[in-house]
Amino acid sequence: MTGRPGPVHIEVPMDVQAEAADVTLHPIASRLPIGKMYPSPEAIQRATDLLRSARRPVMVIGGGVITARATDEVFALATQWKVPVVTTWNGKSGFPEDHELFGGSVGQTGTPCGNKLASNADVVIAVGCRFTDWSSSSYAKGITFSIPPARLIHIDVDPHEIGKNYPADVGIVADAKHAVAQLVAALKGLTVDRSAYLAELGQLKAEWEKQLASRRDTDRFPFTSQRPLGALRKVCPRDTIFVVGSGNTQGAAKQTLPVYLPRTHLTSGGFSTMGWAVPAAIGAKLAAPKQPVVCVLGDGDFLMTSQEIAVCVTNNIPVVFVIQNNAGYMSIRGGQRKLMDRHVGTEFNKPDGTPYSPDYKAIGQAFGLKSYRVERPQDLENILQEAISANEPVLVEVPTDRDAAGPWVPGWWDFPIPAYITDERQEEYATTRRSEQHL
Ligand SMILES: Cc1ncc(C[n+]2csc(CCOP(=O)(O)OP(=O)(O)O)c2C)c(N)n1
Ligand SMILES: [Mg+2]
Repeated sequence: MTGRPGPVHIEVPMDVQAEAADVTLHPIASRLPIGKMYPSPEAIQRATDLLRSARRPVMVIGGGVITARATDEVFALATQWKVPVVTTWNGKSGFPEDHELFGGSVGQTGTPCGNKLASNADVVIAVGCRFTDWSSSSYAKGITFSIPPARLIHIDVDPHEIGKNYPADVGIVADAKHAVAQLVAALKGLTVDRSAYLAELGQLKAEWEKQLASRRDTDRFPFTSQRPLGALRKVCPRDTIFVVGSGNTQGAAKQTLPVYLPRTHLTSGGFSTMGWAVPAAIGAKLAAPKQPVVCVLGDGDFLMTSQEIAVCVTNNIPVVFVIQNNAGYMSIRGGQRKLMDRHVGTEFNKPDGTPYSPDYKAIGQAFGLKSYRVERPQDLENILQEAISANEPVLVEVPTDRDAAGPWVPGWWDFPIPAYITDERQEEYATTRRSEQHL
C-alpha cells in the first residue's frame, strides 16, 4: 500500500495458514504515512526555468500518470504550455488521442510521429515513466530519445527511477498529480507561441494517418490486424475499456485504436504475457460494470486461458471477446523469419501443410456465449455492433491474414542476430547496438 502502487505477491505457507494465535489487530491506517508525496520547491523552480526555455518540449507519460490519477493535471500542463504528449505502452489512455496535442506513442512499436517528436525534443518531461527498453527503442540514441542533448525533467514517485536509464537535469521525486499541478501553477499567466511547432506536429500526424489508413481502411480478407481495430473504434462508445492481448494485436492496438479516457486501454505490457487478456477483461468488467468491455486478442493468446470464458456465463459478465485468428503465433514467426531466415513451430498447420485452426465460433457456442465468425468484410461493423449492444457474453472470430498481421515497427528493439547470419544484418545490428547509451 506504499511506494509505487502495483501488484504485490505475498506468500503464506500452509503451516502458517493452519496455525492459531491470539492477536491484536492494529488499525492498518495508523501505521501508514498520510497523504501523497509533494515535490520540493527547488525542483519545481528548476523545472519551471527549464520549461520556460524550451522550444520543442515533449511530455512523455507512463502508466504512473494513470495510477496517480494525474491525467487532469497532465492535460492542464499540456494545453496551458502547449506541450505535445506522447505515451508509453502503459501510459496509453492517459491523454485523449483525438486532441491536437496528442503526438502518438513511443518506442519499437510506437508511431513514426511519436518517435520523431520525442527524438527531436529539446526538453523532455517524463511523468510516471520508467523508460523501458520497449518505449525507448533499447536506448539507441536518436531513434526514440536523444537525451542528452535533450534535457530531461523526470517526475516519479520512485527515487530509483530518476536518472536510471537517462540522465535527468531535474529529478523530481513526488506524486505525479502534485508535481504536475505545481508546474501548472508555476506557469500560470504565462503564454507561449508554438504555432510553427504545432503545425509540424499536425503534418507528422497527417502523414501517419495516411500510412495507417492503408491497412485500417482496407477490405482485404482475411483481415489485416488493423481493420477490425478500426471497426471497433467506430462502433464502440467512447468509454469502452479495451483489454488487449499480446503479439500482433497488442502493437497494432497501440497504433490503431485511439482511446480517450483514463483506464480504457489495458495491456499485458512490456512482457506481453499471453493468457492474461481473457481473465483481465473479466476483472475489468467486474470493476467497471457500467462501461462496455472488449477483449481483443490473437488466437494463440486466447487458447492459453480460453476456458475462463465460462466465468462470464456462470456469473453473467457481459464481455465481448474478439479473436484475431491467423492460425498461429504470427508475431513470433515474423521475428524468426527476419532474424533467423526460417520459422519453426509458429504456424498451426495440418500434416499436409494447410492451416489448422479450432472452430472458435463453436468453442464460444459450446461454452454458452453468443458467437459469430465474420465471413465477409462488409459484415464486420454490423456484427461488432450487435456484439456490443447484446449486453451478454459474446465471442467474435475475425479471420486474419497471416501475411498482413502486425504493427509497423518505426523504432528499434535489441534482439541479437545469431552468429550464423553473415550478411549485412550483422553490421546493421552492431551499428545500432553501438549507439545504445548505457553501453
Ligand atoms: C506466456 C507467454 N508465452 C510466450 C510468449 C511469447 N509470445 C509473444 S507473442 C506470441 C504469439 C502470440 O500469438 P497470437 O496471440 O496468436 O498473436 P499473433 O502474433 O498471431 O497475432 C508468443 C508465443 C508470451 N508473450 N507469453
Ligand atoms: Mg495468432
